Amino acid sequence: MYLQKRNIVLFGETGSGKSSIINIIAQKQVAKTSNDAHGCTSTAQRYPVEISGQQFILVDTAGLYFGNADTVPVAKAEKQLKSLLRELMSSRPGGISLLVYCMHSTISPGALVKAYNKFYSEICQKKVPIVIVVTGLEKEAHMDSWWDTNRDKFEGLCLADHACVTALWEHPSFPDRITRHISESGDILRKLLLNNRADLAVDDSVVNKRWLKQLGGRIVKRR
Ligand SMILES: Nc1nc2c(ncn2[C@@H]2O[C@H](COP(=O)(O)OP(=O)(O)OP(=O)(O)O)[C@@H](O)[C@H]2O)c(=O)[nH]1
Ligand SMILES: [Mg+2]
Repeated sequence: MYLQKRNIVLFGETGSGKSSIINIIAQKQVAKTSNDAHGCTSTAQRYPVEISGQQFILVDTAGLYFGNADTVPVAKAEKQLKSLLRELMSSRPGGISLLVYCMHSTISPGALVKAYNKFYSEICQKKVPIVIVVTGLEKEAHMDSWWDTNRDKFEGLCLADHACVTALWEHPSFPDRITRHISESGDILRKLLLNNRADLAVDDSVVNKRWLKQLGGRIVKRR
């Protein structure tokens, strides 16, 4: 018997916090982060993580920056992301369980709309759920209030869910409120993945269905 690890792809603009989010979810600094304007993650990297006993592969990707779309690294990042998504979409068993679009709270959501059209609608043909993670909210009294103020900017997009977080790594010099937000963010992000990942991907020819029922998972037949 085996259960397929779910692929979760994180994408978004350079410096939006994709690699930091992976570290927060994994509770370990596995992915390299930096505020280098030219981008830190240059090729897709896969990080296996376990959340509540479930196995995931978090796929970190090179940053996109639509504001300067003619530059070579951006074209390269887009091309890489397209072929990664196509490859994962057609892998059987496997596929993509969830797309996570990451954006910084101070950046206009214009890039999200472009990324949504290009990668979610065109490449993934809206077959994979997409959620949005907004970073940089450590100074807010209530991180989720960002969404209440900005939700109208996302009208018309078919988002499965959202999370408002800080992806800062903890440091002893941080005040208590920020430390609390960092810890909350880990819980929020792990719940976001568990609640929104596509149905359990299994090879049902070898899985004991009674056992699956106990797990509460639903069976999706992969062709
Ligand atoms: N203040 C603050 N800084 C953050 C947050 N998330 C990430 N950072 C910082 O922003 C910088 C960029 O973060 P990364 O995680 O490397 O961003 P990325 O999206 O992976 O960037 P690329 O790999 O270049 O595309 C790092 O210095 C992080 O420490 C956040 O929520 N708040
Ligand atoms: Mg990165």
